[in-house]
Amino acid sequence: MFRVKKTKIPTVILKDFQKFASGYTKVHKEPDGPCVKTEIPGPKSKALFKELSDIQQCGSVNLFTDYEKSVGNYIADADGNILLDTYTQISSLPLGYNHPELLNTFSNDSNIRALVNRPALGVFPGIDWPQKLRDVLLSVAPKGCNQVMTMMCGACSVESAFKAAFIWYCTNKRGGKTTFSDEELKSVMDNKAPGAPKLAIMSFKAPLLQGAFHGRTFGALATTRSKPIHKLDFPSFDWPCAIFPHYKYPLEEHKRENEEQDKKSLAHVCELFEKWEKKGIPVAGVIVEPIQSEGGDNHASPEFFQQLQAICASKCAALILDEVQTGCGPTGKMWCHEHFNLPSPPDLVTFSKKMLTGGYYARPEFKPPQAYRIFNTWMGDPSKLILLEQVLKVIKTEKLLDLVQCTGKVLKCGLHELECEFPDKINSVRGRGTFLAFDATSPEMRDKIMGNLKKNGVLGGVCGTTSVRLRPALTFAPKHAEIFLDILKKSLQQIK
Ligand code: PSZ
Repeated sequence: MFRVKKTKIPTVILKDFQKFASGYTKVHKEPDGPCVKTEIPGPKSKALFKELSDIQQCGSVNLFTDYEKSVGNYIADADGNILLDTYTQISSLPLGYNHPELLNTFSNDSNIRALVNRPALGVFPGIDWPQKLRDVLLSVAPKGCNQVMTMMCGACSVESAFKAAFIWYCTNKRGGKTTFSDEELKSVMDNKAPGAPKLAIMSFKAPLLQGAFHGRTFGALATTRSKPIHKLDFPSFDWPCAIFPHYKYPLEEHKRENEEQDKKSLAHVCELFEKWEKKGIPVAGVIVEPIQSEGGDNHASPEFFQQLQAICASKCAALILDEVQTGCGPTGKMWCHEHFNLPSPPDLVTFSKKMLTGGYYARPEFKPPQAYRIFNTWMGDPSKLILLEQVLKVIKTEKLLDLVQCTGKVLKCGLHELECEFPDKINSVRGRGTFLAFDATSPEMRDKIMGNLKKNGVLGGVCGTTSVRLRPALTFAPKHAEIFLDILKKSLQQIK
């Protein structure tokens, strides 16, 4: 059977981190490990669930959280249980709970004013706003993307990126002309062409698996291909959906088959471009996650993304990378697409989650020629940028991207050992940095693993139909990884 050699973690990184790790633990007063006192959900959680369900549909609630008692990588629930959090609010908590640098953020007047006087950013930006955008968001912009728009959440970032792509596409079709015909101005008010043109955004599904997730607003939802329940009863667009590569693991042992998967997917992309052109609904853009996340942590190679970019360029369509879940460091680089060595910058890159504010970066040609076209009342929130500024500072000063790489190696190596020890229960360990996943051998097996993890003190996340995913904070250290691996092992052993 395939055995994985233990990955050697560069001692420089380990040493460097261990120094900082002890200081970090002191500041945070993180517990030494999880502590489960009641069944989960316990009596207090059950009462809260009942209270909330009288007011709203709350079947999605996972855990009533005590945000006062949660600290660092540990989440506390209403019943006083403390769990190691490997899911971090659906991957949206960059530094764990109650990080001191963030708690201190609003202790000065000017930051409190930013919190209290929430501006309509598109029309009344504060006098410090251009500088803030440059200092914070542009300081980590993907190379070549010098434009940035802020938005409220992931879905509206995606939605707005689609609009930027359509505006760019139509302006190009008009030969750069920035005025509209009378017919366009009239027809658009009836939602008809040519003002409201027939155009499409292509997205990806995965064969036999769930596919892309780009959000739940109407445009974004039309490209979301994960679960039917997200889409049922909502009118949608006739937009094409290409098959995403479906890799076998370990990658080194399935090179040829996986390359075939890339080819098949790219051929399908080309075919759909042609097909939709013929239908009279040309594809103006392609949206893709660098790692298809909700759909099951489905990966594709750097070559796949390079070729996808070339195809989009040849069809004069925009390539939109959705980094809402992969962005801000969890793969060991600020942006996951930095792993792909793309020959030119992506056209648009959406972000949210760990970035604390939604938004997108874009190449300069994606700046709309007219004002008010990508716009809403708040367009983000300056107070979120103030928090993000602190987050980015901590990432830099505490070398958190190095830490992610280092912890990722410990985790991946441990997961490989477990998949060798329990081949009847888990397989297909994959991922970059701490953005890792593995598959259970069936959905029922996954339920058992998740149940045992929780009982044993780990809050985990799932994706796809059989995958377990890791989405810890960027502060998740080797010592947390070891606790996680021990508990996972125990949880697997408990399944008879
Ligand atoms: O069930 C849900 O609504 C979930 S569970 C995880 C997400 C949403 N992720 C959000 C997401 C994403 O992962 C990617 C790649 N793109 C866009 C989104 C949408 O972000 P939000 O949820 O902020 O609208």
